[in-house]
Amino acid sequence: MELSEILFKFNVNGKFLSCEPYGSGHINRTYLATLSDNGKEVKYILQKINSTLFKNVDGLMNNIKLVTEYNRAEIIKRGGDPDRESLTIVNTKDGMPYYKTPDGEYYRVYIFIEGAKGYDVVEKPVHFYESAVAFGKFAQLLDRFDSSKLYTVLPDFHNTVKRFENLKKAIEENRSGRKNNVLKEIDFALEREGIVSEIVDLLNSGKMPSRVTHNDTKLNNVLIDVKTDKAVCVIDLDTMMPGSICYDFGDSIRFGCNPCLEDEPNTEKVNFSMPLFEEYTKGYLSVFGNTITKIERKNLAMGAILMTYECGIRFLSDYLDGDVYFRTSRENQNLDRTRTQFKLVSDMQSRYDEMLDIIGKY
Ligand code: ADP
Ligand code: GN1
Ligand code: MG
Repeated sequence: MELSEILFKFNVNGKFLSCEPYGSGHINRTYLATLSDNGKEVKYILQKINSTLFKNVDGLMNNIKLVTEYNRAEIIKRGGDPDRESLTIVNTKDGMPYYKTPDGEYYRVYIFIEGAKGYDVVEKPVHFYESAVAFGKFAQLLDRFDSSKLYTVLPDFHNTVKRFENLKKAIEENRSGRKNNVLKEIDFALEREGIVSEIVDLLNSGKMPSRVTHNDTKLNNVLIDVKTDKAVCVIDLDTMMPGSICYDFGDSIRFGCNPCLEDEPNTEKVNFSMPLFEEYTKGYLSVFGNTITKIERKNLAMGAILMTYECGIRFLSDYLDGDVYFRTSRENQNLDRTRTQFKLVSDMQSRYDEMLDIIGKY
C-alpha cells in the first residue's frame, strides 16, 4: 500500500503533499507527512511499527494511549499545550490507535510537534540539562500512574544477565561468520561478567524499587524547542515497562556523555565527558531528587556503566547475528557502535569515583 493511502486511513485533514523518511531511530520506520489544509501546511508523524519486535501491537498502543491521555490531562491542568508537550495519537477513521494493512504491516500516526528537534549528539550542554529535567518529570509522571494497567511489551528488556547470555549464544552460533573480526571486543565483554547482575540482583531481591520506566532515554527521544532550548516533549514511548530508574538515568548518560555519534568509527574521538555527566545529574536530581531512594542514588553511576555495557553487547550480538535487529545503513555500523560503547564503559570504570562524587554533590 502507498504511504499516502495508509495516511488517509487516519483522521487527518487536507490534501496530500509529501511523506519523507524522518529522524534517526533504529527500530521503527518514521516518516514526516505534510498535508495542505485550506492553504495551511499540516504535519504528522507516520510510523511503521516494527512488528517483528512488537508482537502485540494492540497492547503496545494501549500503553501509549493510557499514558499519553493521563499526561495530557495533567498538562491541561497546569495550563500547558498538550499537543506539544505530549505525544498525541491520531486515531484511524474507525477509531483505532493503529492501522493494520492487508499485508499485516502496522502503522500509527502522531501529531507532529512543531519547532522542536531531537539531537543525536549534545550540541549545547543546556539541551542535555533540559533532557534530564524532562526525563525526571516523566519518571515522576509514570510513578503516579497505576502501573498495573500497563502491559509488559518486551519482557527482560534491560535484564543485563539475559543480555549477557544472549551474547554468549551469538558468539557460539556466529551466524554472520564475523567472529574473528571481533575477538578483542568479545574479550572485553566477557571480562566484565562480574558486573552484569549488580542491578538485576537488587531488583530481584526487592532492595531496589521496580518502577515504571521509559527504558529508552537517549537524547534524541526528547524534543527540544529550537528557539528557547527548553525540552518540549518526551517521545518514543514503546518501551515503558517496570524497571530501574538507574537504567533510565544510565541510558541518557551512555548516549549524551559521548561527544561523538553513537556509531563514530574513530574511537580515539570518543571520551566520556564528566562535565556533561554533571549537567545531566544536576538536572535529573533537581526534579527526582526527593523521590529517589538511597539505594537508587548509590547505583546511578553503576546504572550508567551497565546501560552502556548492555547496549555495547547488544550491538556486538547483532553484529555477530548479521545485523538483524538494529537498523544499519552501512557495513560495520554495529561494530562501530559496539566500540564506542566499550570505550565509554572503559572510561567510566576508570573514573567511577569522580562520578560518585558528582552524584553526592546533588
Ligand atoms: P524509533 O523507535 O525508531 O526511535 P521514534 O519514535 O523515536 O522512533 O521516532 C524517530 C524520530 O522521529 C525521533 O527521534 C524524532 O526526531 C521524530 N519524531 C517522532 N515523533 C515525533 C513527533 N510527534 N513530532 C516530531 N518529531 C517526532
Ligand atoms: C533503539 O528505537 P531507538 O532508536 O530509540 C533501542 C534501544 C537502544 C537504542 C540504541 C526498542 O532505540 O534499546 O538503546 O536503539 N530500542 C529498542 O541507540 O530496542
Ligand atoms: Mg527513538
